[in-house]
Amino acid sequence: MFDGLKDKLSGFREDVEASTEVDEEASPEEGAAPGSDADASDEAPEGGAAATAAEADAVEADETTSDDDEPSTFQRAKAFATGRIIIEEEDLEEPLWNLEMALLESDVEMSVAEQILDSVRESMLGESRKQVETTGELVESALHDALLDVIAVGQFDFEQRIAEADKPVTIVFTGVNGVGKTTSIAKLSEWLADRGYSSVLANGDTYRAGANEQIREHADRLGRDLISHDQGGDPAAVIYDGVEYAEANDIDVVLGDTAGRLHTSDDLMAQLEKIDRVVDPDMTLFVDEAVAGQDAVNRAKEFDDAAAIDGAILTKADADSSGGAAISVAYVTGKPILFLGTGQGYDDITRFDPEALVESLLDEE
Ligand SMILES: Nc1nc2c(ncn2[C@@H]2O[C@H](COP(=O)(O)OP(=O)(O)O)[C@@H](O)[C@H]2O)c(=O)[nH]1
Ligand SMILES: [Mg+2]
Repeated sequence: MFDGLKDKLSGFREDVEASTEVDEEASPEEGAAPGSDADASDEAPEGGAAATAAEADAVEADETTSDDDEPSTFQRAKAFATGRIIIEEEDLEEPLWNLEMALLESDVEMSVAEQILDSVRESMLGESRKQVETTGELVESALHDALLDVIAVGQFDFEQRIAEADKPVTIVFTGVNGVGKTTSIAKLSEWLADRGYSSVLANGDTYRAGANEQIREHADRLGRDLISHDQGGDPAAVIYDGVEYAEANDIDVVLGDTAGRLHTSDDLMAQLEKIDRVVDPDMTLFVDEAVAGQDAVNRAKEFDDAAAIDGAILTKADADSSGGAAISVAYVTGKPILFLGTGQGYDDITRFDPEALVESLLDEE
């Protein structure tokens, strides 16, 4: 998942390591290199081609072994001797620039990328560097903390919230057409059933032809009840009926679908506000697809403005996506990503775990 971003993050680690190593080796080598070059060219005519080739091989072999061991031992020794890692502001300039470009290319929102950069810069140049042994470790922990800070914004325990809320708990799903709202409702209904909660589906998508049939198919397959009205009906009324049905039948959770609103359609956004007013849902979950990147981030903001969201579900995380939406949505809206959709099956939904995501992004392989 999010392989492109993962590669770019490890590029930052390499950049910083390279720029700090060059600095450390620059002074001794600058002095030695011209002298040894001159020696080699003096000796070449006498030793003959074969000897020179052998010497070159030997030098190469030496360099290979020293490349493996020396820099980190050397760095560590130097770090212990001076009590700090040798990272200066100018060492970070280029790597941070590259990191910013990498984040933006991966569809990370601008303000989120800036927050990550500030946080990385601060922890790499700050006091904490004194406790860290190697540049690699320093980069790793700086990136880890910077990413986790933006990704984990607003996290809460969804299951606990369901457990503690008065029943029925009403959850309304918003988002544009085709991102996976209806599928996510079916998946969540199953997720809730696995944890002992009953649910009823209410089809507030009265706009699109075929919407009733589609959600009916899921309801039948899962053995859930479905509340629906004819196409063109009032979505708020359908979900309201769903709540009454749940109250009368002792059902724990109402899962209310809505039409795939274009965030640019004022009329449809007004309907969302009406649902909010009439039904007063316990939770509104915004659904979008991870593959939508920056578009998903922008839509999250706009839907949150129309009908305040409590959290988000990012679908299609199984498809190849940049990771920008997963990193940006929570920071930009202040509301957490709660679930990831990871396929088309009913079981293909997992709780979003910021720490696990950060670890997988920084995992070196
Ligand atoms: N690969 C993948 N496909 C998904 C996922 N979630 C939904 N889909 C597919 O996306 C398409 C649109 O889903 P639907 O629930 O109808 O979207 P809606 O218009 O927002 O209700 C369907 O073909 C779903 O099977 C997911 O997590 N992964
Ligand atoms: Mg739908």
